[in-house]
Parts: sequence; structure tokens; C-alpha cells
Amino acid sequence: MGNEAWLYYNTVEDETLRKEYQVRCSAIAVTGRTELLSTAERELTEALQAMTGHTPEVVHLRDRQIPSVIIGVLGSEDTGADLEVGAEAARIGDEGYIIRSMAGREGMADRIVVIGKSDRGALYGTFHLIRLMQMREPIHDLHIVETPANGLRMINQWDNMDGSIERGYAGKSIFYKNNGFVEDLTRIREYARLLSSVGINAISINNVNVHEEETKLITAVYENKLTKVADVFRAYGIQLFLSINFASPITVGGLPTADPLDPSVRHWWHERASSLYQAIPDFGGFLVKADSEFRPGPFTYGRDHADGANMLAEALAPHGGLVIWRCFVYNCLQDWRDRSTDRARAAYDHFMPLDGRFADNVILQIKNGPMDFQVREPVSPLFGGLRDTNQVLELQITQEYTGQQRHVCYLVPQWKEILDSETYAAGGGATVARIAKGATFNRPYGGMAAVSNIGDDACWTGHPLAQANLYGYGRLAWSPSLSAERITSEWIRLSLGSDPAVEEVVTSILMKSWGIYENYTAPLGVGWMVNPNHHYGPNVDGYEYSKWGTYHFADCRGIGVDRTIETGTGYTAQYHSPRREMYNSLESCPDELLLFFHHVPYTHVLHSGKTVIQHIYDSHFEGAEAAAALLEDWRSIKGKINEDYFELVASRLLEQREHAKEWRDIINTYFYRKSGIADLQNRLIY
Ligand code: GCV
Repeated sequence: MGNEAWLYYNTVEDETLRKEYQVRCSAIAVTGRTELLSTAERELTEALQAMTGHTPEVVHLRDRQIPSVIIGVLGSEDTGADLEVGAEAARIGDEGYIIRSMAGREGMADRIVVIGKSDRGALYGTFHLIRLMQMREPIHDLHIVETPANGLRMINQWDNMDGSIERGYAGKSIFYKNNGFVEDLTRIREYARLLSSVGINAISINNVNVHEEETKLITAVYENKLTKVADVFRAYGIQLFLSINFASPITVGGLPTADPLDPSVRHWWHERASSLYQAIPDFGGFLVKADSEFRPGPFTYGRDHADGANMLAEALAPHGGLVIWRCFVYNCLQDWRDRSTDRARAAYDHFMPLDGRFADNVILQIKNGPMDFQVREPVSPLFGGLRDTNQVLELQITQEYTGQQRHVCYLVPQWKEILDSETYAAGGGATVARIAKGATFNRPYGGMAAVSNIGDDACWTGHPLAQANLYGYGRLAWSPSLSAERITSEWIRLSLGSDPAVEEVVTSILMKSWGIYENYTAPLGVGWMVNPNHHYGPNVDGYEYSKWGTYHFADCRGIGVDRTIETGTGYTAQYHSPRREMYNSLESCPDELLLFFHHVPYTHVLHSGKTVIQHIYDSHFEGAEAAAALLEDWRSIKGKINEDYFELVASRLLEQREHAKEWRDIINTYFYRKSGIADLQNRLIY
């Protein structure tokens, strides 16, 4: 328990059910011999062995006397009459699948058909069937039709080749060590299994901040190793991408420039792309952070992001590759006295004028909020702004600003809010989920990407409960309409077994955790009250007078950033009506984002009826109290789950309890001293 994450297969305790699984899956027949179908067969075999104690026979499709699971691809020659899935076939996309239980007849035994439009779909379907058995669901009457909502379902690793991980909180990299690849790829294979089982189909394996050694990843130096890693992911239907250094033509190419319009630079990228595709014919493409936080980019040459992205796109296009270009671009050398420059505006200001200028195989990757993965931010106005550009939504699974996997902060409810958020870009229904998948503006590419939270830690994610964030991301990337409750229930049953008491307690811990974390950290959407650099722990003025553009502007009279059209930075104008008016007006701005959009006195009365200052005090006392209660809740399931797992989570929750008190006291004390206003309940504030 823990190390296998959600692919935890234990013996089915209920004998009748175990027998049913065993009998109905006595044999496996696979249509055709592709690598992904072999993976599916192997995965199902291993799962059945572990859950039923029996190894299924591998039979030919024509052996119809044995009840079997048939794993296949629609329309493949040898599917024959077995695959009677009829009209449903038309409803599934390229990576979709159908699972159907079929009663035996005319000398034919019962069958479960798992059929994909492609072999990748068949693999996803197989993982679905395994999931059902892990959750102890009946399998005699299955009628499942699934197709992923998003074309691209990507994971971004921020791993460096020295073995460190930028913003990693779960140990060292599973990919690299001592400025090279690891020798043993077992752990990478285990990771590929986990990702594939939730439908991830793409991964970039190095940090978007591409340093010296990593710049060489696109050269012959690492070709062999890279090919091997690509092989591992390919067996699970996952395409490999690399983050690239925009200055590579200079750094590793020996050219005097990286100007995207320079013919020698263009030629260099063409050559690089060709040799990469020679080694890895299904290579995915490049992920690019350019002109952001001191990374090189087209600005150096007086060019814009479209020039830069299109140059790379042209090199990759003949091979079917993609350029994923990040919109996290802002001025990180700001002066806190300058209130007209607003980091929140930056991505929109940079990229909106370029809408429609990007090549077809360029996708812009947009962080969910305009700042940087804070516990609460409005949705980036680029969603709904851009119409003629492919887009993917970028989320952060690694908990940089949400407790660094030392605190439990289950992000699925936050992501649901983001995905369901209405942009008003095209009448009703232009939600972030629909825009990201490319539906609203009919784009050829779209999807979701997220920064991973794993490392070489035995339980993958430092905090075992943080596994739920990785699982939840994968499930939402597959289907953004799944509810947080459903995803939570699945993850718990898959990872911790199906004891209802465990499910109840863990569900409650997970579902409350984001709100609790928000309560004891920075208030009302203002964000950023963390220690600089490592970003762990409270520090109200940690970033206040720095160059990063992340201010709260608290003084003795009030707090918050005026982003209104009339008196502020005008950021609210980047939204469509009626969201623009809602945020712009003090009266209608939701409480939880008030300080993101408005500078108000501490005595300003919220919709809740409380003043801002009293809200700060109350939410921090309540948050710290609720954090302490999480530990008590957890203790109630002692003995019901694996002891090591239990103790590990308990120790993390203990740290969270203590650390939440520190947050409470530092924030409350700061604002009490700043405002001079006493707590109505007269609680202890220093
Ligand atoms: C990879 C934030 C993080 C950086 C990260 C950056 C990004 O600024 O603190 O560590 O760099 O976002 O998303 O590029």
C-alpha cells in the first residue's frame, strides 16, 4: 500500500466475487500483436493474478469455449463477429474504448469485450476493467463507452539532470542522476504504468528551465538514452517531449545567434528535429519557456513569440511534431513603487495581439491563473480571449504554494472550479474545459498539462495523500466533467481498499483540505505571503518589496491590489462581460477574490457580513483548528489500513497542525499590529 499508488492489487476478500472475476476472466484473447496490446494483456494478467490468485490462460480468438476477456482494436482483421459493439463504435474517438459483457450462446462462453478505436484505446479500456475489479464492482453486465475529452493529456516533469527537481517535494528525480540518465529504468516504467492507467498520453521529461547539461538532450550526446526512455513510455501509449533551450543554436550549435528569422538558425533546428525523429519516430515535440524568468527567447532579437514558436514549428511539422509554448511571460524585474505595471496583466498583454499568428502545430500552454499557482486566483483571461490559437490549460500538481506535500491540500476541487469556470467568450457554455479541449473555437489541438509531483520517494509523492492529486489530474484530463466526489472515491478505493469507514474519513479529509489550507494562509485571494525562493511557510512581506511583481500593498489603512478599470491597473478589462463587471465592482466581487481585485480598508464589510480584518482573524483561527482536526480524523482509522502508511500520514498531519498555527499567528499578528484593530473575540494575537 502506498508504493503501488492506485495500482494496488490485493486479493479479493469476498469469495463469490473473487470466483466471479476468476471465472469470467479465465482467459485473455488479444486481437493482433501490437506493443500496446501486449502491454494490455500483461497488465490484465498481473492484475488478475494478484486479485484472484489465478493466472488467466492466453487463448486464440477462435477458442470460444472458455469465458474470456477479448482485448482488441475496432476493425482489425481478426476481430470477426466477436466484437459486436455496433453503433457505439461511431461514438468513440481515436483513443476511446467500449467495454461490454456478453452472455454466452451457441457454444460460445461468456465474454467481456474491451475494444478500442486504436490499441491505445484498448489499453485504456483494459486499465478501466482492472479498476472496476480493484473497486470490487460487478463485471457481468458492463456496458461502458468512453472517449477522452482532451486530445493532449500531458505531464511536465521539472527534473534536472543533476537529479534535483525544481519545486519537487518527493525526493530526487527518477530520470536523472549525476548529470546523466539513471541506468535502471524500472522506476520510470512503473511511472509510465501509473500515468497510462489514468489516460496520460504525453510527457516532457526535463525542466522548462533548461540548464547547460539539459540543453544537450536534443543532441547526439543523449540519443541512445533518450531512445530507451521513449521506448518505455511508448509501451504505455505515452509520447515523449523535451523542454528546449531557445538559445540552443548558440549553446550547443556553435552559431553566433539564435534569431528565429536567421536562415542558419532555422536550418539548425531542422537538422536537430530530423535527427531526433530518426532516433524516435514518434517523438512528441518541444515544450518552451522563452523570455520568462531570465530564459532566452526571441525578444533578444527584436522578434516576438509567434516568430519564435513558428520557427520551431516549421522544423517539427514535417515529422508531425508539436511546439508547446508557455504563456508564463512577465516582467520579473519590477519596482514595488510602480503600481501601473501589473504581473497579472502580462500574459494577456503579450499573447492576445498574437492571436491567429501561430502555426497549426503550435499550442500555447496557459497557467490556470494570471499569477502563479496560488491557492486562489481568478482564471486566466487568455481563456476566452484567444480564439484563433490552440491552447492547453497548465495546472500544477506539485504543491509549490499549497503546502509542498507536507500539508494535505487536495487540488481536484480547485481544478474543477477552474475547468467549470464560464468565460462568456461565446455566449453560454464557453467554459475553460471546453476552450482548453478546443471545442469552443474548433481548434485542431487542445488539452491539459500539469507539473508532476513525483520523485524517487518510496510512495512517489512525499505525502501519500498527494497521490490523489496526480490521480485526480489524470482523471480530469480524461474527463473534466467527472465530479470531485467520484474521483476521490475512486482514488481511495483503489489505493486504500474498500473499507467504508476509511473511505468516509479520507474523503472528508481530502475534500476539506483546500479550504482549510486557504483559510490559514494568505487571505481573500491576495496570495504570495510566503518565504522567498523556497516558498514554504508564512512571510507576509516576503515578496512585498521584491522585483517579482507579487504585492499585497498592505499598510496601516488597508490591503489589496486595485486592478479595476477606473482607478487600478485595468486588469479586469481583460475579461468578457459580465465577469469583467463582476470583478471590477467592489459590490459584486466575490469575497474569496476581493483582495486580488481591490484595495480596501480593513473595516470594509464583506458579503459574509464580516469586516476584512475580522475575516482574517476568524479564518486563521478556524483554519488552524480545522488543520488540527484533520489529524484527529485520521487517527480514527488507525488499524484499518497499513501501519506504515498510517504513521507516515499521521506524521505529516502533525507537522501540518503545528505549521498551521505558525501561519495563523504570523498572519494575525502582522495584521493586528498593522491595523491596530482588535479581534472581536479577543483571542490570543501577539
Ligand atoms: C520552472 C514559478 C516557479 C518556478 C517555475 C516557474 C515556471 O515561478 O517558482 O520554479 O520554473 O514558475 O512555471 O516556469
